[in-house]
Amino acid sequence: MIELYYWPTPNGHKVTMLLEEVGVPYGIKPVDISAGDQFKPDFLRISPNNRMPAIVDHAPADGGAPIAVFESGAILLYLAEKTGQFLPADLRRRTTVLEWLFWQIGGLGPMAGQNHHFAQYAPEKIPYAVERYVKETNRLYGVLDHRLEDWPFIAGDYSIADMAAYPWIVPHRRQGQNLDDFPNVKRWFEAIRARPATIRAYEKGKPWMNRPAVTEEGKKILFGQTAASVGR
Ligand SMILES: N[C@@H](CCC(=O)N[C@@H](CS)C(=O)NCC(=O)O)C(=O)O
Repeated sequence: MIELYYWPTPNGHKVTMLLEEVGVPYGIKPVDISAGDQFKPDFLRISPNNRMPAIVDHAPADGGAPIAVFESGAILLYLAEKTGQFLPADLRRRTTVLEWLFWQIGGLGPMAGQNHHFAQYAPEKIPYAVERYVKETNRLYGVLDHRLEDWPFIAGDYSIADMAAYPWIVPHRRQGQNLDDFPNVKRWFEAIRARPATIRAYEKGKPWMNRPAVTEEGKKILFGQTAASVGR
């Protein structure tokens, strides 16, 4: 049984997409990031960066004590290795999956995240910041479109690299992007959206999606954090 610490945001959806694909039993522990659940001591022991998603695997492959994993890329990698799915064993294909997984973790995710922040959440609209991140998101969509010219999925077969990127393309409109400008991304996006596991994964988030992932109250918790927030 996998315990999944989750909230229905792009980083949360990545993990439910993989768990639904592989069919490993899991239970969701909601982490309401607008209510400050990410600062609860029990959660910080699992995820010291006060971010979800995180998992606890109660039946690790070595038969030992439960293993906790934070950071969505590390979680995808851990679960792909545990199940032997969506990460090829072949050296070259595996390296490609990892390159694009890290591309999402270090590029698409943070840049689109800043795009969301300055375009939607910042109390004042700073045109330079909005334009900077809309443009950088646009560049990254261009990189992905180019990659998908010759491949059905990012690394050939459907893999954890696609599951990492897809949830960050879902909000393309609010990122100021038009999928018609990126025909290969559009084709890839539609193919992933239609997968039964993707549909099930997004359904999982529904019980908590009756209000914005970031509420007005939540902004105070989310956007003023310092070392003091984690007790330093
Ligand atoms: N690099 C992290 C990012 C995770 C992340 O930013 N999670 C956000 C929600 S999408 C969160 O938990 N925010 C809580 C907070 O900022 O305190 C990952 O990929 O897991």
